[in-house]
Amino acid sequence: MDNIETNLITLSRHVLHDQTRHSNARGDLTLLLTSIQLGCKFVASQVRRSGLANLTGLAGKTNVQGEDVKKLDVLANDTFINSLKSSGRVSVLVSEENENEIIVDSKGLGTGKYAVVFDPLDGSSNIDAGVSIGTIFGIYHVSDPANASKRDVLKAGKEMVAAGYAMYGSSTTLVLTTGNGVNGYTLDPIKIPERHKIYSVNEGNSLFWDEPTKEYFNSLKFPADGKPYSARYIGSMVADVRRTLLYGGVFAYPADNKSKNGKLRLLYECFPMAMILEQAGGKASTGRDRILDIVPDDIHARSPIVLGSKLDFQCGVAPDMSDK
Ligand code: AHM
Ligand code: MG
Repeated sequence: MDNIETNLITLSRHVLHDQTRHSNARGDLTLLLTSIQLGCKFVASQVRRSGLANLTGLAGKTNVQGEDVKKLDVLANDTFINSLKSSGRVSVLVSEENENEIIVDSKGLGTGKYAVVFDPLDGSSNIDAGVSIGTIFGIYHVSDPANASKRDVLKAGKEMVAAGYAMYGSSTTLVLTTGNGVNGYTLDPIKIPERHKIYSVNEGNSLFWDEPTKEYFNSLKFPADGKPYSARYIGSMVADVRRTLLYGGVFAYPADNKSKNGKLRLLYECFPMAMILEQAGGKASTGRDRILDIVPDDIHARSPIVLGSKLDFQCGVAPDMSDK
C-alpha cells in the first residue's frame, strides 16, 4: 500500500494551476474543459457499447459536407452541445455536424467568454471496424459574449487559447494544450520525437497528387541512403496524429487535383492538431505555410495539412515542405 499516490492531480486541478499564470483567470476555462471532459466520458462509454446497443451503422442522414452521418456521430454531437451549453461559459459553438454556427442564448444557462469549435466524432468511417476514433476541439476567446457571432471563430488558429483531442481506443485518452506545452490526461508532458521514419498518407489518392507531393513521398520511399520510411495509415485523424505525436514521423492529407483544399477542415481538425503538434515541439504546415497563420473564410473551410517531427520536414525534396 506504500506506493499508492494520494496527492492526485486531476485535469481540473492541473488546468486551474496552469491558469494561475493569467491574473484575470476566474476558473471559466477550467469549467469549460470539465464540460468537454464530461462529454468525452459519455461518448467513450457509448463507443464501447456501440455494437451491443446497435449504435453502429448509418443514422439515415447526410451532414453539411454531404457525408453519411453515423448514429454515434449524432449522439456525440448532441452530447457535446448539451454539455458545453450547460457549462454557461460558451457563446458560440461550431460543430462539423451543424451547417451553421450555434449562438448560445443568454436566457437559458447563460453564456460565457469562449467559443468552442469541434468535430464530435472524427474518423467515423472506422466505427464499425472497431478502430480508434476521437473528438477534436479548439477554443477561442470571445470578447463580447452578448454580441457573439461567427466572426469570433473566423480567426487564425494561433489565436486559439486551448486545443485538444480525446481518443476512444483500447483506453480513452485526453490530450490538451492551453498554449503552455502539451499534456496527456495523466499529466505526462508530451514531446514529439525529432525524427521517426514513418509516413502516413492516403496513397490511394496519389494518382491525383501534384508533382512536388509525389516527389516528396517518393523521396521517403526511395531514399538515397537505402533506408526507406515505413508506411502507417489508419484513416482516423486522431489515431494517425496520436501515433505521430508519440512516435514521430509525418502525417499528411495533401491537396490533390480532385480536392484542391485537401479534405480536413481548418477549425475543428487542422487547427487543434496543429496547435498540439507545435506545442509538443513539432510542425504543422499546409505544405507551404504555417497552418496556425491561416484565417479561415468559412466555418467549414478545408486545408491541406502536413504535420509531424521537426527533422522529418527537412528530408525529402518538396521545396515548400522543407523548412517550414
Ligand atoms: P470525418 O470527419 O468524416 O470522419 O473525416 C475525417 C477523416 C480523418 O479522421 C482522416 O484523417 C481522414 O478523414 C481520412 O480520409 P480518407 O478516408 O480520405 O483517407
Ligand atoms: Mg472529421
